[in-house]
Amino acid sequence: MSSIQFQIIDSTLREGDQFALAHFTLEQKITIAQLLEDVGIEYIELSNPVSSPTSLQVTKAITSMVRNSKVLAHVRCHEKDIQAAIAGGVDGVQMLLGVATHLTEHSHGKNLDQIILAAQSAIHMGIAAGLETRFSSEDAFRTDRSQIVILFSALEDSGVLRFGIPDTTGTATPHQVAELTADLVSRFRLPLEFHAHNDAGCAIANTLSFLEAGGRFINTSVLGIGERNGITPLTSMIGRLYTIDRHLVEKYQLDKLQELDSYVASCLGTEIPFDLPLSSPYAFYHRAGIHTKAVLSSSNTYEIYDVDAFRRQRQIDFSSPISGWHAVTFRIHQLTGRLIADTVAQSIASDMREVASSRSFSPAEADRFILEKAHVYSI
Ligand code: HCA
Ligand code: CU
Repeated sequence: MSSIQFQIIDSTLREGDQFALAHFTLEQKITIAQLLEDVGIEYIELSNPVSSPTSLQVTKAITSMVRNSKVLAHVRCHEKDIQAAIAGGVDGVQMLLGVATHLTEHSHGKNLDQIILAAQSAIHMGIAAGLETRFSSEDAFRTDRSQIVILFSALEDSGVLRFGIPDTTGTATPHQVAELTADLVSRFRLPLEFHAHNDAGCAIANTLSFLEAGGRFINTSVLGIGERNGITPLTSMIGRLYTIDRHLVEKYQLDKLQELDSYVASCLGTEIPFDLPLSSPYAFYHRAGIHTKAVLSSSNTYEIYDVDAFRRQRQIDFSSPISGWHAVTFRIHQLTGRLIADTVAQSIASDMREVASSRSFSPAEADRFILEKAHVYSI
């Protein structure tokens, strides 16, 4: 049994709203929140309620609808942001301010003492209003470690519930994440939260490193959408943990993830990306004859997820120049309920490979081709 313990803070409705193709309507946001709640995601993070003319209305609509997940507002350490979050009826606030030199110089312009004062007074406000309050040090992996330690030390007894260490630019390596996490876990008693951008393709690996090093709260978004090329994708991350120990994710409704992914993709007007682990439409697609034979005999030969647990469909390609006859047997059985003789399947597969070498088949054409051949060879 793994020692990992974690909760998910999904940020599709905050970080995800910053994605280039995201133009979610209020109804779509409500549906996304509902689907996240159905999956059993512990926290749903929303955009700052003062960030747009409609964001307070969105916050109110979602907090009045969501029952089982906690709803959080992402806010600056500003009084008006926290007031709006309170008015929006959220369970908690996700406060953010960075001490990295490039931020103190080019973003908010505050020095460390001013940052500590602003954070303390914002945290007090959140706590006084009964909100679950988190404080995050922006761009933690490009920040001088000593500054983070001074900042977190000054805030540790303020009543804040956890500290965030986002990899804002996706530059961290799994090793660096493990090292910083372990160091902060040993220094502070508060749990840590991690937010991994995917600029260097390490978001999932970094999030796993964080958990293995003792971190507790992780950020995700559906399909990984967010600024630039996004953050840790929800389904893929759940899949990553499932492959380590499926008990880690049994608290979630795994069979509802596909619906959530598809819904968000349809809102964005895109396909689910073909290379997204587990979410990909092709995650259970097998082509080469050697693979299809083995996977049909025992699925774990080439699959690390349980196709039924995630309510997905295994696809066996029987219409490519490299497909094998087991795939033909399987498909004809799927289509007709009949089991054909091996010799018949071998002849059909050979005909299929011959034709498929010079042109591709649509799925419907391929089905027709093997059914016709099965008919001919069986008479
Ligand atoms: C942002 C930055 C953020 C915040 C993460 C956090 C990041 O868009 O405001 O609150 O922990 O990547 O640093 O998304
Ligand atoms: Cu981010």
